[in-house]
Amino acid sequence: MQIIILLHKLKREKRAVSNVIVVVLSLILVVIIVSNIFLWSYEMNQYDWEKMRENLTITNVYILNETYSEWFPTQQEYQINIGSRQSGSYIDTQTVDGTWETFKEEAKPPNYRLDINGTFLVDLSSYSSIVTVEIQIRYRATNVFSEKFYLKAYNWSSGDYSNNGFNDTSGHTPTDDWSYYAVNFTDKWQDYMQEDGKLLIKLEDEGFDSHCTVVDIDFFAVRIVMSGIVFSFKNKGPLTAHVVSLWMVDSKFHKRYEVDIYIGAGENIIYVLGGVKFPEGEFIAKAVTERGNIAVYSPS
Ligand SMILES: [Ca+2]
Ligand SMILES: [Ca+2]
Repeated sequence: MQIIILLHKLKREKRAVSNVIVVVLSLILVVIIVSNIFLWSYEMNQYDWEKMRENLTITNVYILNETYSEWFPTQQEYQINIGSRQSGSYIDTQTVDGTWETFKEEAKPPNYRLDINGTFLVDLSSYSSIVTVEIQIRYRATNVFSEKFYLKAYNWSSGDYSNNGFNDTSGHTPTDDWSYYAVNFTDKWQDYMQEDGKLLIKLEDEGFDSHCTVVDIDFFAVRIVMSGIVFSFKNKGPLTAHVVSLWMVDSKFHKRYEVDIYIGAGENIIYVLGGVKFPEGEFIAKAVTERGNIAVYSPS
């Protein structure tokens, strides 16, 4: 009798223990499932919240046929191949102001000659969509109308100074008052600029004359000419917006451009999309953010 009672008791306790185990395991399972659902919905809510709070607008889109970089003057003294320096220094040629550097022709039988060249370094890191590179000089000379002066650049592919492919190869006649002489490399600019932005540019006289000309240079520099489609963005939201693609849509084409533009909260930025086909007539521009929002602009 006692043995039977003991067996019953043992059985009961065993069942109780296994019940406890089942309950505990179930509880753990429930906790895992609930916490996962909670985390997942929290993440979803966070994502939705961010997507909803994003507030990016395109305030303007326009075509820029021609825009310019800053000027890059030389940062070192000119090399004089023929002639001499009379006064001033290269620093006087860095800005249009009341200071200049003076060079004088040297007798090179049977003519007076001048031949100087400068090294110019363009900072390419900030610029894209290059159309061409322009050289500009502001100078004056004595014995005006006796001869022309020429701007040439070192052609890295042919290995000599030339003006092949320049928009103007006819030279320039200086006057005794300041005047500008500007040329550009057209689409041949890559022949004249090294990949690091280095250019060697020469100013030389025409050659055949008997006057000893004195030349004052007030300004001598190069700049980049660019083109593209300009997007003005305004981020009115509290979060940084990351634009991952831009769309240009007109009656003839529907084109997507991959970009990587970050616009901080409250920031306005201008972005130049270069190397693209300009829309014809009416168009719609769109910007798609990483969070999946789309800003649309149509000029009207
Ligand atoms: Ca001469
Ligand atoms: Ca100057």
